[in-house]
Parts: sequence; structure tokens; C-alpha cells
Amino acid sequence: MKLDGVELRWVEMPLRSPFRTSFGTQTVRQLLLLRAVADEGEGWGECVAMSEPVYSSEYQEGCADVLRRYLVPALTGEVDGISVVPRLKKYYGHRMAKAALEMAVLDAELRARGVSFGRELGATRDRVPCGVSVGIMNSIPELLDAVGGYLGEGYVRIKLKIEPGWDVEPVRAVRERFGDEVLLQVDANTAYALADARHLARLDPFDLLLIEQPLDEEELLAHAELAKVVQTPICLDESITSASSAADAIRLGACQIVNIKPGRVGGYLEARRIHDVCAANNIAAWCGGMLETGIGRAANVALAALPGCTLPGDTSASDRYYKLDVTEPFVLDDGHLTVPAGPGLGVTPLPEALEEVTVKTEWIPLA
Ligand code: OSB
Ligand code: MG
Repeated sequence: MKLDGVELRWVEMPLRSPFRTSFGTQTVRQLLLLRAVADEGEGWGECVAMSEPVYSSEYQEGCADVLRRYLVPALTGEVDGISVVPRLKKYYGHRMAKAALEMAVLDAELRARGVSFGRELGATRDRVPCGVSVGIMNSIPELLDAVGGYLGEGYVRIKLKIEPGWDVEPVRAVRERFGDEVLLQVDANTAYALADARHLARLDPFDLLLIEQPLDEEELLAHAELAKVVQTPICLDESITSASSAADAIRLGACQIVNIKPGRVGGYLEARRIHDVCAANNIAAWCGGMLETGIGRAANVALAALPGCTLPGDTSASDRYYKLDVTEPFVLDDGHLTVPAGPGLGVTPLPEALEEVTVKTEWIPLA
């Protein structure tokens, strides 16, 4: 396959409700969509970077810059999905930008071959159980309303965002109201220090599935130390940037569970390698999310259908995030989403919905 070029599309999607985490509050999801145009057809990619570098060092304009300046121009001549990231090896980092480009090229290739993302990645299920990530709220009653609503919709697992000052009490309140049967976990997005170990151990009595990324992304050893003090299993998100960092974290005892996010690790193919590392080590894994549109969601749901993704992921329905998605909406059915079976992502953006949320586009031609 030969690329003619890649179109970048800046999109702004209003969130149905503000999403507050320990790193800030989002009310609008600003993101980049990519459309790879090749001789054999086109494909779509979604860049998960946020508008500011507050979850990781990457951010939307930084991704656009590295894509136009270095990454897209490197893809001259014959290219296919599997060759994208290796071809970009000389350019350090920028995994979210690389992941988006790989995704777009892979989608174009798979559509041309008539193969779905799920089939290509090795999915073994046609539907996946879904969890939901619940932001920090202004009050406990507000939180209980939100959690009650999601449980009513059928979500099979609840994840509460936590930070110092919003941790033990919200967890206690959710357990008291909804009982011990609810699959419940928390995500700190690096908001704690190892010195908080005793405090975090106060979560132990609540029988949580896991605590996600309590400490800084570079603090692997500190996570291993923390794991000796807290009984709740530790899951890493931000720290896992590749299959090799996942293998290291597991070997060090820094995590018992892994959140796999394709964008963070440089693409779906590296994400599959992480899945394989986890499976080989008997480490539970699940597919994380970055408030994706239907485009990224389609691929995430395919990844979540791999056999080693043994826990429900942050693959919620479109209406958990957006009134209007850019594809046909993903709809929860008995707590599950269906893995798209059509070629490539199995979903295509709806031109009108896309136009509605597009701020600008840029065409990056390939020589
Ligand atoms: O840490 O998992 C995270 C959203 C944006 C950035 C980071 C995270 C999240 C979520 C929501 O928790 C996941 C989702 O529903 O897409
Ligand atoms: Mg997380």
C-alpha cells in the first residue's frame, strides 16, 4: 500500500457531564482524528492525547506537530499497518502520535483486506463486559446518584477517580449504598506518594478489585514497596509505556494488574504485545480508555475481546460521554458492547456528525 497523505482533523466534543480527575476537570474532549489516504483506500485513526500535557507528556498540538514534521513524512513508499511504528523508530517517544498513525494505516490495510480489527488482534469474543470510570464529584450524594445511574444502565464494574481528600469516604459510601457485590476499583492518576502507604491501606477493608496508578509514572520501585503495605492489588496505567516496561513492572512486583491503553503505548500492536506479556505472567489485564469517540472505541472494544483481557475495561457506551458520537453510537446491551465485525474498525464516521464537531483540518501530503 502507498500513502497519498494524511488528513489531521481537530475535533471538539462536548462531554455530557464534566469529568474531574486528580489532574483536572474536562468539559470538552479536544482531540485529533487522522484519515490516512492510500492507493488501496482510506483508514481512520484517533489520537488520545489531551489538549494539555496533564495525563502524560503528550498533548494535542504536540502530536499534530510531530505528525506533520516527522512521522507522516517518514511513511514514503510501501507501507502497511505492521511496518508503521518500526519505520518511526528513530523518532523518540511520541507514542500517542505514533499510535494514531499506526491505527489509521492499519484500518486502511484491514479494510482493503476485508479483515476486522478484532480478528487481526486475536479477539476470542464477540462482546465484552463494560465498566465505567466515574469522576470526582462535589459531594457524596452526587457521587451516589451517578454510580446508581450507571449501575441501573447495566455497567458491570465501577471505577472511582480518587485523590487525597476524596478516597476512603467515597469508597465507603458506595459500598454502604450498593453493597459488597459490586465490582469496584479506584484510579488515583499518580496523586499519592509512597509516604501515603498507610493511608492507602485504609482502602483494604473495602475489597476493591484494584488501585490504579497511585504513584508517579516513573516510580516503579515505589509501587513495589507500596504493594508490600497495601493488600488491594496495584494496577499500573501511566507507568506502562511498552511491552518491555510492562515486563519490568511485573518482574519488580510493581503491579498485579495492567491497564492496557493503545494510545499510551504506541499502538494496538504494542498493546497486543503487552497483553501477551501479561497473559504469559498470569497477570490480569483490561483495556483502558481516554474518552474516545466511536472511532477509538471500536478498536478498544476489539482489544478488550482478547482472551487475556480478563477484567471489564473502561470501554463504556457512547452516551456515557457524548450526546452525539461521530460514528453510530456504541450502545450497552446487558452490560456489554458488541465487538464490530466489519472490515477494519467496522465503523465509519458519519459525515454530518463529524462536520458538526470539526474545528479545522490539515492535509499532510506525502512526497
Ligand atoms: O486514567 O484511566 C485514566 C480518562 C482520561 C485520561 C485518563 C484516564 C481516563 C479515564 C476514563 O479513567 C476512561 C474512559 O472511560 O475512557
Ligand atoms: Mg488511569
